[in-house]
Amino acid sequence: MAKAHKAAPPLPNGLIYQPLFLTRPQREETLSWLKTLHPLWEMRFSKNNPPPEGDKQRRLLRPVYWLGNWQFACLDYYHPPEGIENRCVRAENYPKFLADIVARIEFVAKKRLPKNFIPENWTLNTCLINFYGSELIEGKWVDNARVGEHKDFEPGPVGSLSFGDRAFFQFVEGKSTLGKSNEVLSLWLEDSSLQVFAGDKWKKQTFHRVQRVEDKKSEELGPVIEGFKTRRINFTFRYVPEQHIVPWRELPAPLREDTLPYMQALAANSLFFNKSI
Ligand SMILES: O=C(O)CCC(=O)C(=O)O
Repeated sequence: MAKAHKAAPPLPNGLIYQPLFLTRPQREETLSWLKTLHPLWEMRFSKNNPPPEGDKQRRLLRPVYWLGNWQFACLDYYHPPEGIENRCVRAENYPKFLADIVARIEFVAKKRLPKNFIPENWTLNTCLINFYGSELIEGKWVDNARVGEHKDFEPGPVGSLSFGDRAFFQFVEGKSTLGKSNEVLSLWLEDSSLQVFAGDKWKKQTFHRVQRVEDKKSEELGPVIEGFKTRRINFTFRYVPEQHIVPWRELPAPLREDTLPYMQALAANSLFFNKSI
């Protein structure tokens, strides 16, 4: 007798998970386009934004690329209500095929989420592309495919697309005095899937993190990055109100100084960034 597949239990309010959200041609087109990118390895801090006491300068665990606006780590990311100015630097628009996918994500979110989870003017105009994999450190491949617990502070639903090896994704409650976080909900994010999370429970009351990424497929993903092997790529789409996105030239001088090397690296491969500096 054929084994009956158990249906996955429904997800709580504010969460959507759709495996195989992308068609094969959409997946192939996205993967080909990803190979043309030149992601940046950013440092967390800078000359004018040095590490606070008890913290130290470090490189992010993974290379990243942003679309719509670039939130440089050393500008401390978009963090309303107080951290909204000079955090989001105008970046390249979505290529057409991606804009079409984003329109579908917005449609799904608006259709399936409670109306009050969606702020006025909400549109997924910002995208962070994370490259997860292993880094060559002193001759050894070190698995850095994870991201620690954090919140995405952009208002409204976040949409997330995954490519490559699947990731173990968790929502957790903040660290207790014993330094441990309580798991609230875990799910595997698979290749070509869409995840949406929205509402106070998933955006404000819990943190999220990627605990690990499987190492199964041996598919070569993304562009060649020296000393790095990518095995998962994730897009997180977010909303930043238009009035909080600034052209790079309008940043205050110290912030331009801190981000100029990144802008120059981007400009070397992009007409948009070339014209922006
Ligand atoms: O890779 C993922 O699935 C999550 C990425 C993430 O948490 C983020 O970009 O804020």
